[in-house]
Amino acid sequence: MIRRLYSLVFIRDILNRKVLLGFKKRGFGKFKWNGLGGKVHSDESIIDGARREAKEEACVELENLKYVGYLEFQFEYDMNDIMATHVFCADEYSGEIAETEEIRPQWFDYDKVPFDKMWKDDKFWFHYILSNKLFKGFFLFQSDQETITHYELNEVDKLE
Ligand code: 6U4
Repeated sequence: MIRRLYSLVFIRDILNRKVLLGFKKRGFGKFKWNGLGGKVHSDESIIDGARREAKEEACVELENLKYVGYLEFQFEYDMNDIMATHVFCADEYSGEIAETEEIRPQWFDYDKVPFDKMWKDDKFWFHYILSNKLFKGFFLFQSDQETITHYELNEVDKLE
């Protein structure tokens, strides 16, 4: 089994109860709204990978990232591969949020998160993002990338 490392970052505006999502214009998860993030490179830490992706995808610089969740995604078309996704939140940023070739960023009210246009697992764990809880999960998808065959999800006290 190969576990490939990925980052996934949600920027929150706590005061106004908004979360920043990015509309993916190309590649894996194309035409879905999601956090910022992507593959962690072999020469960087996971948190540095998260910072790099936020900058590359939406032009924002993040200092204080909080590690909030660990999710494993597996797809039936390749059962040897697991996307080991480390989820972070950031409550401040610098720079001006901007659209890039890969991502169109947009703020969403906490109660208007577009779950019908996101990965199907997101509606299971997104409340943890909005309520500051730590979580761990596993989701197995059919090859269509739309149907969840099996999942496990838990709130946890700490993440290693
Ligand atoms: P390229 O296009 O090779 O530069 P890169 O931006 O490095 O890609 P990408 O976009 O393939 O990586 O990373 C996938 C992103 O999608 C990661 O942030 C993890 C996230 N992701 C994958 N499956 C997901 C799922 N089921 N639910 C979810 N996020 C998922 O919420």
